[in-house]
Amino acid sequence: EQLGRFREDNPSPLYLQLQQLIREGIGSNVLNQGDAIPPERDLATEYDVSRITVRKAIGGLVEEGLLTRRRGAGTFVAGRVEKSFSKLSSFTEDMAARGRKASSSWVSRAPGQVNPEEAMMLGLSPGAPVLRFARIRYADDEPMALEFSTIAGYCLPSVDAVEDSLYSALDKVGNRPVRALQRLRAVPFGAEHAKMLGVDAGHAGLLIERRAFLRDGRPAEVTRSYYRGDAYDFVAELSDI
Ligand code: 16G
Repeated sequence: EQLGRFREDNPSPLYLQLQQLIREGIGSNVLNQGDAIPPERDLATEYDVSRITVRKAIGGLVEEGLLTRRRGAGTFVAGRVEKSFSKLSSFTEDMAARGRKASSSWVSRAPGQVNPEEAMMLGLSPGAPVLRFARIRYADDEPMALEFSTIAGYCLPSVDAVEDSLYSALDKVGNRPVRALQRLRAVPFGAEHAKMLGVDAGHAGLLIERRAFLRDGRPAEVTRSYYRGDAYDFVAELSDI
């Protein structure tokens, strides 16, 4: 099987189109975890584009974590899910970028009042209204993470505003966060969480706590995400310019 072809009269830049074909290839299992991406010059010949275009396409997917480079060996479809630690993205977007379908099952969702800990973390006044969401997140039906989110009440009209993606619901009402602080910690899964994720108790997990803020600086979310340690790599590009 082969990667798809460029669609005629597609106006978007060629490197983006090539990225899309590679994403589709991964999504449809033409390319699988660990598979090598054809060499730059082969792709350039096959798609009749410059090597610069190919390099740009592949470089972008490496940065996203969908592909990974191994020195001297080539470029491969990343095994575990690699997630950028510098991009403010949602679970749904992270999965879509990998050609995987995100879904959730609800554990609970309810309006409430901020508790003292959340109030501290978000800088909300005592008693401020919030919405709470707990859910299991799946990639193509494989459980990946547990998420417990508390959203400031002024961000969403009600808990029912969220169908599958919290960030798309926030976006719809103009309240998508633009800035966040994250903290990461290793945690062994307790029996209850392990069961929800289909792993053994004591399995290695990554707890990521995100505090996210709106453009005007008001707090929007505090979310605790428990990711399966065997399924995720968090990657960050560091610079010292
Ligand atoms: C990610 C975020 C989480 C956010 C969620 C929204 C991390 C560590 N956490 O899981 O804070 O609430 O995405 O995803 O990345 P959604 O729009 O798919 O519901």
